[in-house]
Amino acid sequence: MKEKTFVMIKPDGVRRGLIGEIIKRIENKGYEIVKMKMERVTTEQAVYHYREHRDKPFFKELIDFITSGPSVMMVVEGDGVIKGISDMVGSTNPADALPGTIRFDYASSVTYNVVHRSDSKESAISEIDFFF
Ligand code: FUP
Repeated sequence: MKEKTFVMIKPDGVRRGLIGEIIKRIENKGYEIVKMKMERVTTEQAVYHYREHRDKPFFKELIDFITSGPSVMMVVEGDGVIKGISDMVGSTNPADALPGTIRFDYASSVTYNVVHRSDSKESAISEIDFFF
């Protein structure tokens, strides 16, 4: 079934010149990028987006990082794209990510992990609505 997910190439991915590499993986898989923009996430947006982590010790570092430069935001469409992109991105902690996933191949730490993707149908709908 066709569905949509939200994907963001985070500031570390943009700074390291990985936009093309990540878009290539998404397109090679056959998914369609139906919306895309490059924009710096504001502090207000970041605090809302990561609200479930607001009491965690890493929250400030996470907000500082995600607002540190422009990100590339996309809406990606395809059959089973929410799970498909999650599998392609890999585990949050790159130490646990499988070889061939974006985070195994490129993430330098659990915070600097290159890409955000929606983790469920509900978060895909709300993140697309929030960022587009
Ligand atoms: P994910 O859905 O894979 O992006 O991961 P989570 O929603 O669990 O975490 C959100 C962000 O918090 C991740 F991008 C990484 C960051 N994080 C840290 O910076 N430190 C931690 O110890 C755990 C998560």
